[in-house]
Amino acid sequence: MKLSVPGRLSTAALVAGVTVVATLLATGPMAGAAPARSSVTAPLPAAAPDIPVANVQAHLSQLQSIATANGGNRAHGRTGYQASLNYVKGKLDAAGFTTSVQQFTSGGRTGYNLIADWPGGDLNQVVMAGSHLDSVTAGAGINDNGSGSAAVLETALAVSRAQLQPTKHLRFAWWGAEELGMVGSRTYVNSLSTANRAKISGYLNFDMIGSPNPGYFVYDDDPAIEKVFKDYFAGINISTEIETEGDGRSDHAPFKNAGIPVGGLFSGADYLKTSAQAAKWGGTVGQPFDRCYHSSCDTTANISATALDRNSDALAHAVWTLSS
Ligand code: DTR
Ligand code: CA
Ligand code: ZN
Ligand code: ZN
Repeated sequence: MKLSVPGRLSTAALVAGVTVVATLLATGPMAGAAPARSSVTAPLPAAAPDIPVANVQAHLSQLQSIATANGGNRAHGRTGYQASLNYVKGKLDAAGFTTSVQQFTSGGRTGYNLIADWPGGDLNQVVMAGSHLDSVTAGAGINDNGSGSAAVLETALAVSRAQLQPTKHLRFAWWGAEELGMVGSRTYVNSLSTANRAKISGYLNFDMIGSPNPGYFVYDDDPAIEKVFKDYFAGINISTEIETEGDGRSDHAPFKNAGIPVGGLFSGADYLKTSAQAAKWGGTVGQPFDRCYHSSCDTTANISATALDRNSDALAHAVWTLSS
Protein backbone atom coordinates (compact mmCIF):
# COMPACT_ATOMS: atom_id res chain seq x y z
CA MET A 1 0.00 0.00 0.00
CA LYS A 2 1.46 3.39 -0.87
CA LEU A 3 0.64 6.59 0.98
CA SER A 4 -1.24 9.00 -1.23
CA VAL A 5 0.73 12.16 -1.54
CA PRO A 6 -0.92 15.35 -2.87
CA GLY A 7 0.27 16.23 -6.29
CA ARG A 8 2.61 19.10 -6.99
CA LEU A 9 1.10 22.47 -5.93
CA SER A 10 0.31 24.70 -8.89
CA THR A 11 1.99 28.07 -9.07
CA ALA A 12 -1.36 29.75 -8.48
CA ALA A 13 -1.88 27.81 -5.29
CA LEU A 14 1.60 28.66 -4.12
CA VAL A 15 1.09 32.38 -4.84
CA ALA A 16 -2.31 32.29 -3.13
CA GLY A 17 -0.75 30.63 -0.12
CA VAL A 18 1.96 33.27 0.18
CA THR A 19 -0.62 36.04 -0.32
CA VAL A 20 -2.79 34.71 2.51
CA VAL A 21 0.16 34.44 4.87
CA ALA A 22 1.33 37.97 3.98
CA THR A 23 -2.18 39.40 4.51
CA LEU A 24 -2.59 37.77 7.94
CA LEU A 25 0.76 39.16 9.09
CA ALA A 26 -0.11 42.70 7.89
CA THR A 27 -3.50 42.89 9.63
CA GLY A 28 -3.50 40.37 12.47
CA PRO A 29 -2.00 40.49 15.99
CA MET A 30 1.42 40.14 14.45
CA ALA A 31 0.94 43.42 12.51
CA GLY A 32 4.11 45.51 12.66
CA ALA A 33 6.23 42.61 13.85
CA ALA A 34 9.24 41.62 11.86
CA PRO A 35 7.93 39.86 8.76
CA ALA A 36 7.98 36.13 9.36
CA ARG A 37 9.81 33.96 6.88
CA SER A 38 7.44 32.71 4.29
CA SER A 39 5.78 29.58 5.58
CA VAL A 40 5.43 28.28 2.03
CA THR A 41 8.36 26.17 0.91
CA ALA A 42 8.98 24.68 -2.47
CA PRO A 43 6.68 21.72 -3.02
CA LEU A 44 8.24 18.31 -2.59
CA PRO A 45 8.35 16.27 -5.78
CA ALA A 46 5.04 14.44 -5.93
CA ALA A 47 5.33 10.76 -5.12
CA ALA A 48 4.42 8.31 -7.84
CA PRO A 49 0.97 6.75 -7.59
CA ASP A 50 0.46 3.04 -7.14
CA ILE A 51 0.22 1.40 -10.58
CA PRO A 52 -2.84 -0.90 -10.48
CA VAL A 53 -1.51 -4.30 -11.50
CA ALA A 54 -5.00 -5.18 -12.72
CA ASN A 55 -4.62 -2.45 -15.35
CA VAL A 56 -1.26 -3.85 -16.43
CA GLN A 57 -2.75 -7.34 -16.64
CA ALA A 58 -5.62 -6.00 -18.74
CA HIS A 59 -3.08 -4.76 -21.29
CA LEU A 60 -1.47 -8.22 -21.25
CA SER A 61 -4.85 -9.81 -21.95
CA GLN A 62 -5.26 -7.52 -24.94
CA LEU A 63 -1.80 -8.42 -26.24
CA GLN A 64 -2.63 -12.12 -25.76
CA SER A 65 -5.85 -11.71 -27.74
CA ILE A 66 -3.94 -9.88 -30.45
CA ALA A 67 -1.42 -12.73 -30.74
CA THR A 68 -4.20 -15.33 -30.81
CA ALA A 69 -5.97 -13.43 -33.59
CA ASN A 70 -2.77 -13.00 -35.62
CA GLY A 71 -1.18 -16.39 -36.08
CA GLY A 72 -0.10 -16.84 -32.46
CA ASN A 73 2.61 -14.20 -32.24
CA ARG A 74 3.40 -10.46 -32.20
CA ALA A 75 6.72 -10.75 -34.01
CA HIS A 76 8.53 -8.18 -36.13
CA GLY A 77 7.02 -7.80 -39.59
CA ARG A 78 3.87 -9.74 -38.75
CA THR A 79 0.30 -8.51 -38.37
CA GLY A 80 0.40 -9.23 -34.65
CA TYR A 81 3.10 -6.61 -34.13
CA GLN A 82 1.21 -3.95 -36.07
CA ALA A 83 -1.94 -4.71 -34.06
CA SER A 84 0.05 -4.47 -30.81
CA LEU A 85 1.40 -1.06 -31.81
CA ASN A 86 -2.07 0.16 -32.82
CA TYR A 87 -3.42 -0.90 -29.40
CA VAL A 88 -0.74 0.94 -27.44
CA LYS A 89 -0.91 4.02 -29.70
CA GLY A 90 -4.67 4.24 -29.35
CA LYS A 91 -4.44 4.35 -25.55
CA LEU A 92 -1.74 7.02 -25.64
CA ASP A 93 -3.50 9.24 -28.20
CA ALA A 94 -6.65 9.14 -26.08
CA ALA A 95 -4.61 10.13 -23.00
CA GLY A 96 -3.12 13.28 -24.54
CA PHE A 97 0.31 12.10 -25.61
CA THR A 98 1.99 13.29 -28.81
CA THR A 99 2.76 10.05 -30.61
CA SER A 100 4.91 9.27 -33.62
CA VAL A 101 5.72 6.04 -35.49
CA GLN A 102 9.23 5.49 -36.82
CA GLN A 103 9.47 3.00 -39.71
CA PHE A 104 12.48 0.84 -40.54
CA THR A 105 13.29 -2.35 -42.43
CA SER A 106 14.94 -5.47 -41.03
CA GLY A 107 15.16 -8.95 -42.48
CA GLY A 108 13.19 -7.82 -45.51
CA ARG A 109 10.21 -6.86 -43.36
CA THR A 110 8.95 -3.46 -42.24
CA GLY A 111 9.24 -2.62 -38.55
CA TYR A 112 7.99 0.22 -36.40
CA ASN A 113 8.94 2.09 -33.23
CA LEU A 114 6.26 3.97 -31.27
CA ILE A 115 7.38 7.16 -29.51
CA ALA A 116 5.09 9.06 -27.12
CA ASP A 117 5.95 12.49 -25.71
CA TRP A 118 4.13 13.92 -22.70
CA PRO A 119 3.70 17.65 -23.48
CA GLY A 120 5.70 19.97 -21.21
CA GLY A 121 8.91 19.81 -19.27
CA ASP A 122 12.36 20.93 -20.28
CA LEU A 123 13.07 19.62 -23.78
CA ASN A 124 16.78 19.91 -23.05
CA GLN A 125 16.43 17.29 -20.32
CA VAL A 126 14.52 14.26 -21.59
CA VAL A 127 13.82 11.24 -19.39
CA MET A 128 12.92 8.16 -21.44
CA ALA A 129 11.32 4.88 -20.45
CA GLY A 130 11.00 2.10 -23.01
CA SER A 131 10.43 -1.54 -23.77
CA HIS A 132 10.37 -3.74 -26.82
CA LEU A 133 6.90 -4.57 -28.09
CA ASP A 134 7.82 -7.43 -30.40
CA SER A 135 7.70 -11.13 -29.53
CA VAL A 136 9.57 -14.04 -31.01
CA THR A 137 7.72 -15.95 -33.74
CA ALA A 138 7.26 -18.94 -31.40
CA GLY A 139 4.58 -17.34 -29.28
CA ALA A 140 2.65 -14.40 -27.83
CA GLY A 141 5.62 -13.00 -25.88
CA ILE A 142 3.58 -12.00 -22.83
CA ASN A 143 6.48 -11.93 -20.37
CA ASP A 144 8.99 -11.22 -23.12
CA ASN A 145 8.04 -8.52 -23.54
CA GLY A 146 4.39 -7.77 -23.05
CA SER A 147 5.25 -7.32 -19.36
CA GLY A 148 7.60 -4.39 -19.97
CA SER A 149 5.38 -2.89 -22.68
CA ALA A 150 2.26 -3.03 -20.52
CA ALA A 151 4.01 -1.58 -17.47
CA VAL A 152 5.49 1.30 -19.47
CA LEU A 153 2.06 1.94 -21.04
CA GLU A 154 0.27 1.97 -17.68
CA THR A 155 2.90 4.28 -16.19
CA ALA A 156 2.42 6.68 -19.11
CA LEU A 157 -1.35 6.55 -18.54
CA ALA A 158 -0.74 7.28 -14.84
CA VAL A 159 1.25 10.37 -15.86
CA SER A 160 -1.79 11.48 -17.84
CA ARG A 161 -4.25 10.71 -15.03
CA ALA A 162 -2.09 12.78 -12.68
CA GLN A 163 -1.65 15.54 -15.28
CA LEU A 164 1.94 15.44 -14.09
CA GLN A 165 3.98 18.59 -14.71
CA PRO A 166 7.53 17.28 -14.42
CA THR A 167 10.57 19.53 -14.54
CA LYS A 168 12.11 17.36 -17.23
CA HIS A 169 10.41 16.22 -20.44
CA LEU A 170 8.99 12.70 -20.42
CA ARG A 171 9.21 10.43 -23.47
CA PHE A 172 8.05 6.81 -23.67
CA ALA A 173 8.99 4.28 -26.34
CA TRP A 174 7.95 0.89 -27.61
CA TRP A 175 10.63 -0.70 -29.79
CA GLY A 176 10.29 -2.98 -32.80
CA ALA A 177 12.55 -5.89 -33.74
CA GLU A 178 14.43 -6.19 -30.44
CA GLU A 179 14.44 -9.94 -30.93
CA LEU A 180 16.39 -9.48 -34.16
CA GLY A 181 19.13 -7.67 -32.26
CA MET A 182 17.80 -4.40 -30.83
CA VAL A 183 17.12 -3.17 -34.37
CA GLY A 184 14.36 -0.68 -33.52
CA SER A 185 16.09 0.99 -30.59
CA ARG A 186 19.36 1.21 -32.53
CA THR A 187 17.50 2.76 -35.46
CA TYR A 188 16.07 5.37 -33.08
CA VAL A 189 19.38 6.26 -31.41
CA ASN A 190 21.17 6.40 -34.75
CA SER A 191 18.48 8.74 -36.10
CA LEU A 192 19.14 11.30 -33.34
CA SER A 193 21.48 14.20 -33.95
CA THR A 194 24.40 14.54 -31.55
CA ALA A 195 22.60 17.49 -29.97
CA ASN A 196 19.38 15.53 -29.47
CA ARG A 197 21.23 12.56 -27.99
CA ALA A 198 22.81 14.93 -25.47
CA LYS A 199 19.36 16.05 -24.36
CA ILE A 200 18.46 12.56 -23.11
CA SER A 201 19.38 12.59 -19.45
CA GLY A 202 18.52 8.92 -18.99
CA TYR A 203 16.94 5.89 -20.64
CA LEU A 204 15.12 3.28 -18.52
CA ASN A 205 14.64 -0.19 -20.05
CA PHE A 206 12.06 -2.81 -19.06
CA ASP A 207 12.45 -6.19 -20.77
CA MET A 208 10.91 -9.18 -18.94
CA ILE A 209 9.61 -7.87 -15.59
CA GLY A 210 6.93 -10.45 -14.79
CA SER A 211 8.80 -13.77 -14.87
CA PRO A 212 6.83 -16.57 -13.20
CA ASN A 213 9.78 -17.68 -11.01
CA PRO A 214 10.98 -14.15 -10.51
CA GLY A 215 14.20 -12.55 -9.48
CA TYR A 216 14.57 -8.85 -8.83
CA PHE A 217 17.50 -7.59 -10.88
CA VAL A 218 18.54 -3.95 -11.24
CA TYR A 219 20.77 -2.72 -14.06
CA ASP A 220 24.03 -1.32 -12.69
CA ASP A 221 25.10 0.71 -15.71
CA ASP A 222 24.50 4.14 -14.11
CA PRO A 223 24.93 4.51 -10.32
CA ALA A 224 22.39 7.30 -9.92
CA ILE A 225 19.64 5.47 -11.79
CA GLU A 226 20.56 2.19 -10.08
CA LYS A 227 20.19 3.88 -6.68
CA VAL A 228 16.67 5.08 -7.49
CA PHE A 229 15.57 1.52 -8.14
CA LYS A 230 17.52 -0.05 -5.26
CA ASP A 231 16.17 2.51 -2.78
CA TYR A 232 12.64 1.79 -3.97
CA PHE A 233 12.97 -1.95 -3.44
CA ALA A 234 14.69 -1.44 -0.10
CA GLY A 235 11.68 0.65 0.90
CA ILE A 236 9.39 -2.33 0.29
CA ASN A 237 11.87 -4.79 1.86
CA ILE A 238 12.65 -6.65 -1.36
CA SER A 239 16.26 -7.68 -1.93
CA THR A 240 17.73 -6.97 -5.35
CA GLU A 241 20.72 -8.21 -7.30
CA ILE A 242 22.72 -6.54 -10.00
CA GLU A 243 21.64 -7.62 -13.48
CA THR A 244 24.73 -9.38 -14.90
CA GLU A 245 23.59 -11.41 -17.89
CA GLY A 246 22.24 -8.63 -20.03
CA ASP A 247 25.11 -6.46 -21.13
CA GLY A 248 24.19 -5.67 -24.71
CA ARG A 249 21.20 -7.99 -24.59
CA SER A 250 18.36 -5.47 -24.67
CA ASP A 251 17.32 -2.02 -25.86
CA HIS A 252 19.38 -0.09 -23.33
CA ALA A 253 22.51 -1.13 -25.24
CA PRO A 254 22.26 1.36 -28.14
CA PHE A 255 21.63 4.19 -25.64
CA LYS A 256 24.59 3.14 -23.47
CA ASN A 257 26.82 2.86 -26.54
CA ALA A 258 25.86 6.48 -27.37
CA GLY A 259 26.96 7.63 -23.91
CA ILE A 260 23.46 8.06 -22.49
CA PRO A 261 22.93 7.03 -18.84
CA VAL A 262 20.81 3.86 -18.70
CA GLY A 263 19.09 1.73 -16.13
CA GLY A 264 16.28 -0.72 -15.82
CA LEU A 265 14.75 -3.80 -14.26
CA PHE A 266 14.70 -7.50 -15.12
CA SER A 267 12.99 -10.51 -13.51
CA GLY A 268 15.04 -13.22 -15.23
CA ALA A 269 14.92 -15.46 -18.29
CA ASP A 270 16.42 -18.90 -18.92
CA TYR A 271 19.05 -18.92 -16.16
CA LEU A 272 18.28 -21.14 -13.13
CA LYS A 273 17.28 -19.75 -9.72
CA THR A 274 19.81 -20.67 -7.02
CA SER A 275 18.96 -21.76 -3.49
CA ALA A 276 20.32 -18.48 -2.14
CA GLN A 277 18.02 -16.57 -4.48
CA ALA A 278 15.03 -18.72 -3.56
CA ALA A 279 15.77 -18.07 0.13
CA LYS A 280 15.24 -14.34 -0.37
CA TRP A 281 12.72 -14.28 -3.22
CA GLY A 282 10.81 -17.52 -2.87
CA GLY A 283 10.07 -19.56 -5.93
CA THR A 284 11.63 -22.77 -7.21
CA VAL A 285 15.31 -23.64 -6.87
CA GLY A 286 17.01 -25.08 -9.92
CA GLN A 287 14.29 -23.92 -12.27
CA PRO A 288 14.57 -21.07 -14.81
CA PHE A 289 13.23 -17.67 -13.83
CA ASP A 290 11.08 -18.03 -16.96
CA ARG A 291 10.80 -21.61 -18.26
CA CYS A 292 8.75 -20.35 -21.23
CA TYR A 293 11.43 -17.95 -22.45
CA HIS A 294 11.08 -17.66 -26.25
CA SER A 295 8.52 -20.46 -26.23
CA SER A 296 4.88 -20.91 -27.18
CA CYS A 297 3.96 -21.14 -23.47
CA ASP A 298 4.89 -17.48 -22.90
CA THR A 299 1.21 -16.59 -22.45
CA THR A 300 -0.78 -14.67 -19.83
CA ALA A 301 -0.38 -17.80 -17.66
CA ASN A 302 3.39 -17.19 -17.68
CA ILE A 303 3.34 -14.16 -15.39
CA SER A 304 3.96 -13.55 -11.69
CA ALA A 305 1.43 -10.86 -10.79
CA THR A 306 3.52 -10.00 -7.72
CA ALA A 307 6.67 -9.39 -9.74
CA LEU A 308 4.69 -7.48 -12.37
CA ASP A 309 3.12 -5.30 -9.67
CA ARG A 310 6.35 -4.57 -7.82
CA ASN A 311 8.29 -3.78 -10.99
CA SER A 312 5.49 -1.59 -12.37
CA ASP A 313 5.45 0.43 -9.16
CA ALA A 314 9.25 0.70 -9.21
CA LEU A 315 9.04 1.88 -12.83
CA ALA A 316 6.60 4.63 -11.91
CA HIS A 317 8.70 5.65 -8.92
CA ALA A 318 11.76 6.03 -11.15
CA VAL A 319 9.86 8.03 -13.78
CA TRP A 320 8.44 10.41 -11.17
CA THR A 321 11.75 10.74 -9.32
CA LEU A 322 14.10 11.17 -12.29
CA SER A 323 11.84 13.70 -14.05
CA SER A 324 11.16 15.87 -11.01
N1 DTR B 1 17.47 -10.41 -24.64
C1 DTR B 1 16.16 -10.31 -24.01
C2 DTR B 1 16.05 -11.11 -22.76
C3 DTR B 1 17.19 -10.93 -21.86
C4 DTR B 1 18.12 -11.85 -21.57
N2 DTR B 1 18.98 -11.33 -20.63
C5 DTR B 1 18.61 -10.08 -20.34
C6 DTR B 1 19.14 -9.13 -19.47
C7 DTR B 1 18.52 -7.89 -19.38
C8 DTR B 1 17.41 -7.60 -20.17
C9 DTR B 1 16.87 -8.57 -21.06
C10 DTR B 1 17.48 -9.80 -21.10
C11 DTR B 1 15.09 -10.81 -24.95
O1 DTR B 1 15.13 -11.99 -25.28
O2 DTR B 1 14.22 -10.01 -25.32
CA1 CA C 1 0.96 -1.53 -7.87
ZN1 ZN D 1 13.30 -12.28 -26.13
ZN1 ZN E 1 12.84 -9.20 -24.37
